[in-house]
Amino acid sequence: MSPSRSRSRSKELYERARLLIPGGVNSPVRAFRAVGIDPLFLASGRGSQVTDADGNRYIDYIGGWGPHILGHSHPAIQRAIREALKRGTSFGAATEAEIDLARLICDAIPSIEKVRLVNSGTEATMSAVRLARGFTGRSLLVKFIGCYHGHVDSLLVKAGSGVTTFALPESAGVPAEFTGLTLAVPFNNPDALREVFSAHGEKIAAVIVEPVVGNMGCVPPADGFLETLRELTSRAGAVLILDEVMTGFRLAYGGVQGSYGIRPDLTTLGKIIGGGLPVGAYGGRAEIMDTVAPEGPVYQAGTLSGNPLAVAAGIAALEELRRQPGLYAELDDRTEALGEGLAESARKAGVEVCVNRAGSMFTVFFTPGPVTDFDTASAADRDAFACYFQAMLERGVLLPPSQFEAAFVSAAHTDRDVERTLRAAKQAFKAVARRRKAKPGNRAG
Ligand code: KE4
Repeated sequence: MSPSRSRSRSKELYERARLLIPGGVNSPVRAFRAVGIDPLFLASGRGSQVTDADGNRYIDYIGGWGPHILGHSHPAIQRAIREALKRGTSFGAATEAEIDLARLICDAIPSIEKVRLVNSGTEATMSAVRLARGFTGRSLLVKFIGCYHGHVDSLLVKAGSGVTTFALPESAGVPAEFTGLTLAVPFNNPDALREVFSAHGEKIAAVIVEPVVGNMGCVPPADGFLETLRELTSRAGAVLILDEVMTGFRLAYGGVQGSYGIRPDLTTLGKIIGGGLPVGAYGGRAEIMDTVAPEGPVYQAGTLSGNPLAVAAGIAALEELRRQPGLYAELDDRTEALGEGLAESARKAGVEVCVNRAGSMFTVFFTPGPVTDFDTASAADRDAFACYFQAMLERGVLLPPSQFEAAFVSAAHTDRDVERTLRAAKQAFKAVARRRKAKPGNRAG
């Protein structure tokens, strides 16, 4: 086994950060709490690799949580940012480049006839929900248990006692009144969906869903599920919002909606469309989008929306993806090979896992599976995942630090990266097996 990597600089930075920043991080998952070690502080990234503050290099599968489908520090994106920077950073006025990014998005996703740029995925989903309520004049919202749409009050909910009972706050600071208009139903459960619509249909303003879930770990939709959702929302006059913040331009050039033949009313985007800089977007049917201020009565605004540097990075990213149509098939093939290799390696070590994959997103669940919703995902052994994560980290592979996240393969990942990852995984699964022998009862599920 490779000598243990020093992480003393990360530790020193973490101690300093905690004095000034809650948990020492600017987003909770970065604290590595779910994997039982202090967080890494990263210093740089290039291609498929990142380097931490101690100079340790890793094959990176966090990918910035999705934006870096082309790999870190892509030359075309860096060049675009440098060129835009020469002209200033932001003006608080419209710029031509915002039209160019809007054009790229609308050309790539036919259901988006008009689009508004914002600064994050959360802003996109928050705005899309407000817009759906303003357009329909209705109040109720339906989301799926285990799906995450950013830290929007009305979406930070956990299921009520039954599928037709209203959701409960999942975070402190969210009053019950705010979640009393949200219904949370199990993903991939068409019967529960039908029950909600038969009980509340004409009062439902919108349903929001990750068409391929990344936020309970990777969970694709069951055959026919999205079609049922489209049929029920159309019949009830409810707005269907596909949250493609993660899947947008990740699984195909455009939305994953095209692959499933679903035409939503609104789509939310983020991550890849900013090329690693802060960009979110929401868009869809023109008659709905024309309800947004200043065109209509639904208010939404943002000082840095359409920021020239972020827009330049997003344009460069999408133009690079459009220039390489074969890239998605290559990503599929490489991620399939990786997923199959991981499953085989776990089997040989006697560790039961379920590997879910969609395009270049994947998750190794430490449970036999199948994993089709939040309940089956929650059966996964978190302790085993933490052991696997740490063993992979020691061997130069950085995974998302949570069992309930998707890992991402980029166009910069090579076959050699896959080989090295599988070599590390062989030892990591053995470490999990040894840990289980040592602590047989320890299967936190
Ligand atoms: P942001 O506000 O973090 O840009 O986007 C929120 C969001 C909305 N919709 C989907 C489908 C998302 O995946 C996200 C954010 N994704 C997480 C990763 N699971 C961001 C990582 C983090 O919270 O630090």
